[in-house]
Amino acid sequence: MKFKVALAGNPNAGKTTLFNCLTGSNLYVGNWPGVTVEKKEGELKNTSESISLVDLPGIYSLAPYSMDEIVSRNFLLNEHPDLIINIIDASNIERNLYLTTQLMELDCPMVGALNMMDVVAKKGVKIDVDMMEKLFGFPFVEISAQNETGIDELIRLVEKIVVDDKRQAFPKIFPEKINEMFEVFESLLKDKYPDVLADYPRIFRTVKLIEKDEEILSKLDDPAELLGDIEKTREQIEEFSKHDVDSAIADFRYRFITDSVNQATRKTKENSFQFA
Ligand code: GDP
Ligand code: K
Ligand code: MG
Repeated sequence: MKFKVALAGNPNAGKTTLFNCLTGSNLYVGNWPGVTVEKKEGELKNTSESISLVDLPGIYSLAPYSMDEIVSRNFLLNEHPDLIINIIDASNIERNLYLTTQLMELDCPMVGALNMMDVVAKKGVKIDVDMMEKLFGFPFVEISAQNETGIDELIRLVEKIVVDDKRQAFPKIFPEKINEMFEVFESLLKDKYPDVLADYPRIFRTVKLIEKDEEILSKLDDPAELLGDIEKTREQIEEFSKHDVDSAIADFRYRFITDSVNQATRKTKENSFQFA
């Protein structure tokens, strides 16, 4: 049995460094089909099962604005990896978790690799990984890819989830009113447009349609009527949030992140000196 794991995270989160720690032999380096974006694939080392690891291009979001984002999200949507390792620069945790909230919409099991913990420790910040798991619905491991700490724990956790195929239940991160609007939109999709993007993860499909994601809309045969229904939901969101839809959705994500990080981190010492 061959399993497939994807490594996803922001640029400079330490993906290449971690990829090299996690893989041993049988490295494959090429390009993603049709584009000059590098694709790297290797075998996860020290596992009893055969697990391949695919390094995705570094991305800040799953929006279709760059080739890197399109390559990453098409891989995640179409190739159905058994698990995503979401590498997070824990010294920039809030910014990095923005992508995490989007990966949580893909219905794929996930492990959070909190990288740069050597830097975080020097800052005197402690992260409560059990609290992170409780809030985000998937487990986290503290690592330093550069110092190769936490790597064995990460590999064991990945192997356990992949082999046991434990489905994870991701929490709803949007405000209750927004969740209700999404649910109304989803039942409308189900009744009126049952064939539209039926293979896509439910919440991903909802959010992307409401954002009028161009690449997603381009997959629709006849978007005119659906666009009318999308517009109604967008107006409700704007009415509720007093912002345009894209900033409202980004803002809701950041509210969930800030609230979670406040609960899951604490500072154990004041900096002895600060630079102005
Ligand atoms: P990528 O862009 O995600 O592939 O990130 P890289 O693996 O190239 O790492 C970006 C930079 O962060 C490099 O200078 C790495 O040496 C450094 N780096 C990666 N992991 C760690 C870590 O755990 N601690 C520290 N201090 N630096 C790291
Ligand atoms: K880099
Ligand atoms: Mg890299």
